[in-house]
Amino acid sequence: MIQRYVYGNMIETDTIPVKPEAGNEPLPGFTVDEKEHSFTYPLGKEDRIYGLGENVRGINKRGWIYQSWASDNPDHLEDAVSLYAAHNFLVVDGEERFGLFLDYGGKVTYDIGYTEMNRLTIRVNDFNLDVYRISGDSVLSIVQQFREMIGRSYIPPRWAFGFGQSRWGYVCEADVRQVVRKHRELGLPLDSVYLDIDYMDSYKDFTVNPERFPDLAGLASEMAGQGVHLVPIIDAAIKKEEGYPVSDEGIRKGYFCTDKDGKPFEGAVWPGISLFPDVLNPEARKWFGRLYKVLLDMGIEGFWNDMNEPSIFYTEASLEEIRTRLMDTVGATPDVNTFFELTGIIREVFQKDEIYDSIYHHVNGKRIRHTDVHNLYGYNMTRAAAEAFETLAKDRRILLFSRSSCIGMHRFGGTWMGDNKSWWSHLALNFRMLPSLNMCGFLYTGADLGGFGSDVTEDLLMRWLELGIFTPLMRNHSALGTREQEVYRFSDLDGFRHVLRMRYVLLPYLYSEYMKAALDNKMLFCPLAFDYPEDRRAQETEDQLMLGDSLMIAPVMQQNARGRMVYLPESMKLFRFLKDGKAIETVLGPGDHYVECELSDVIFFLRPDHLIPVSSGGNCVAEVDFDHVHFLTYPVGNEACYEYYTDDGISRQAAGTRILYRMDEDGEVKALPQ
Ligand code: MIG
Repeated sequence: MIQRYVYGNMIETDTIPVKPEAGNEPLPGFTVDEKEHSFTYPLGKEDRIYGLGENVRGINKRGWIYQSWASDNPDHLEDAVSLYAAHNFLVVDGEERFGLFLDYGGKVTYDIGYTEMNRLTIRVNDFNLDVYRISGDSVLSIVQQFREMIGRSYIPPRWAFGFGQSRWGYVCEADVRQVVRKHRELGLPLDSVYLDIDYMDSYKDFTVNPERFPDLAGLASEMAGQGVHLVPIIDAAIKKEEGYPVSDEGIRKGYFCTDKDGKPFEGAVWPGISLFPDVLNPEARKWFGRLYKVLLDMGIEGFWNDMNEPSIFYTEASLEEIRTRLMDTVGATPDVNTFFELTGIIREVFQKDEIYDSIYHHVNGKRIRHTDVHNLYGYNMTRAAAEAFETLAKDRRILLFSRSSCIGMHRFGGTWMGDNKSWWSHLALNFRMLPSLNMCGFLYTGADLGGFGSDVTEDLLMRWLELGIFTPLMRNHSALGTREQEVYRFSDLDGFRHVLRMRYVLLPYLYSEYMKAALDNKMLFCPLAFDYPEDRRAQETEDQLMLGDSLMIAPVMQQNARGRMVYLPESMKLFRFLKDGKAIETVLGPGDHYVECELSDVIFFLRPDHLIPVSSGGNCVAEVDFDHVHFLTYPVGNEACYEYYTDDGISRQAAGTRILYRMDEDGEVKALPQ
């Protein structure tokens, strides 16, 4: 059951395709304070709070304060309150059980037992919003109803489930060729190579550097011949430059965001002083989306949208403020306070909210303050591209994912988890983000495997890939200046090859489960608490996840560990795949187990009377045989079925077939006639 509550007059977000009628009753359980712009709910001792998408801390979000305010925050520390996304959906699970969604584009604060341990306070910047309360008899049913309401999640082409190699710093065609050559020579599977801002001409979107990438179309087709897709980045900001058609045309047509005087707003990002496409304006959105055509025409079939919080390094005014404040310290008697003030000035001014206060959008004849719709920017940039692809690439799916997002964007693209670091704690953090993102509709997601910032170690990369083989987006990405982290830079090539190959072995299951999750509005990664709601230990387990119908994953996320403790809520079969080709199957009873997992081992768990369709692998997705699968099984004496979804992996309709495989009491598996 979904109930809608209206407060004031919201600015349309286009998040919910068909809105339910609003009632007049008060929001049950909450104290609503219109003056304080707040909603307060007393938390029971046992209440758990799930959701809020991409955020720091646990799967159970209780005990911290979070803010929906899309931020280019490269420090994903435990005390961060916002990252790139703003996902306003949570579920309270305890004495009462319900979901809450705030349809709102401005800043929201969720004080979840921070100020007072037993109080949830949600505060919005401006009291014009719709709130949806969803009730149901399980968390899963609440999530499913919510997902049905917000519309079907994005479906990428099947090749986007292959392994992708990326780095900020592939600066020329030769760098790309080297990655592909190394992978192919060494038998390391690969489906895509990502192009970071280095491919552009002076960081200008929709241009290609003529010296370093003289023939991108040629390179794309050469790579296609090797089963590899090139995936270029697109940044939100457009370099302001006379003679650059995107800048000129956008100014002429009024397609950029404006400042308080109505002139195009200027802020600096990678290209220097830049303009910001007013993607909330339907006409400008259409225009911006069509610009991707120039790359589609070169044979490009995938994009990642970056810097679309939007990230703004500085403006003329903020630079001036820094200068003046620095000047003010000249001549002052130097003391410790001046020193700390000096070191703080730049940090305070960088990306501060005041910059956003000075930006305006123009939507259907109305002028809108950016601050009131800030969280919708990345969503609409990605929507611009996706809507354009509906006509530019009518017959096929295009890979598209974005750094910033809010709910609604899940229909148009996926999201990656942004600038994590090569830290063990971030491996665990990114793991915990998976179910929260799924709740908010984001199924196509993954982290920068190996970590983006700071230097990776071989064991961290291996362990991260052992998680990455399960995440829909499986991409190794790292920052300029960090240690090179392509798998072939390290010594245990057999180990890396084995781990990457396991991804392709598991693909029939992973793709089938992804598609069913998208088409049926279901979770792909599920906390144990959702599947075993009565089990106290399951409720507290945050380092294991259910993946689809049959699987549980429990990757090793601790350095120097050769195994880990795993909690089984029911009996399961442990599969342990070794790099020498051996596969060990062990049936384990419910409870705690120490499970061995050497550095390059791939482990996972299969539920009783469940099946996992697998292939014999391939060097790229196109080589995987999705039509002749075999099964990993754990029969315990009952008849069991697996619904296997398969399609051509590329058409938009995603009208595939669902084949029912039945396992009899003895573990024999047969397809049922359709
Ligand atoms: O300010 O394009 O999150 O993946 O490599 C950094 C360079 C800009 C941030 C993205 C990252 C990308 C990087 N970008």
